[in-house]
Amino acid sequence: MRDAIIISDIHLGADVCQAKQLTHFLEAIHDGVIRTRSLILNGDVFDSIDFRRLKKHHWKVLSLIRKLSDKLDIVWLNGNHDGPSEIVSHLIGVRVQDEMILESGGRNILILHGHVFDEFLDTHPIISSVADWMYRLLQKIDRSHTIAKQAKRSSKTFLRCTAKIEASAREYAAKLGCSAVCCGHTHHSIVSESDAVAYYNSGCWTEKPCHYLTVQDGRVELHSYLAQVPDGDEEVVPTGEVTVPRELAAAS
Ligand SMILES: [Mn+2]
Repeated sequence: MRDAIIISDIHLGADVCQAKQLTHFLEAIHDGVIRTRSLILNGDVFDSIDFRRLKKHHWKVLSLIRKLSDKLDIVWLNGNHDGPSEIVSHLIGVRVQDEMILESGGRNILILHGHVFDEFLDTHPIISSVADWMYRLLQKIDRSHTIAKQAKRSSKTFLRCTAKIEASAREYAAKLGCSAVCCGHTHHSIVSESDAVAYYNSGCWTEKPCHYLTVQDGRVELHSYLAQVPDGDEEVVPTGEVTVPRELAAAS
């Protein structure tokens, strides 16, 4: 039994949202195939507060989260794309807050979305939204998401931004007496344990494979999830989770 599962950057309402993959994943938690005491939604569950953009499968995710909240503890941490907490909290029936400290195996782990460390977002709002739009367009054109991923990862601005968030998150976690910090926001899954404060990023659910973090006895692990879910409405073929090897996770 895991202490927590952390997922982030689902972006319900966006075309690239992997809602079917997530439905498969949440059903695995609901059915006890993947076991956890709590589920932490680490920001950007919604792409925007325009609920008209939510499709059938996006509503299914929301109703599954609501259903899961009867079985386990669910915390929703605010991201920069999420709407006002009162609405979110009311809609889904879960607790909404800015950050939290999870105690696991005698270790304090800070969890927050990470946009508060993103200065680029504040100083270059127009460039940020154009880049965001181009990235989504690339993802739409290339269904394998390879080009979009490469474009994002080779962008100097993006690399500077992820490094900045990682450094600031570590600094902030140390101040709060935590030995690990888990963020989202960059959509780039990372395991980095080379510092006194370990840094983890849970990636996103807008690119395949999707990623999530597990916390058990103070140990944080990155996993990828790729269910054989067809894009149409055919039968779902069950698959399992894949733990990303540490050496690979650090390099990705
Ligand atoms: Mn974000």
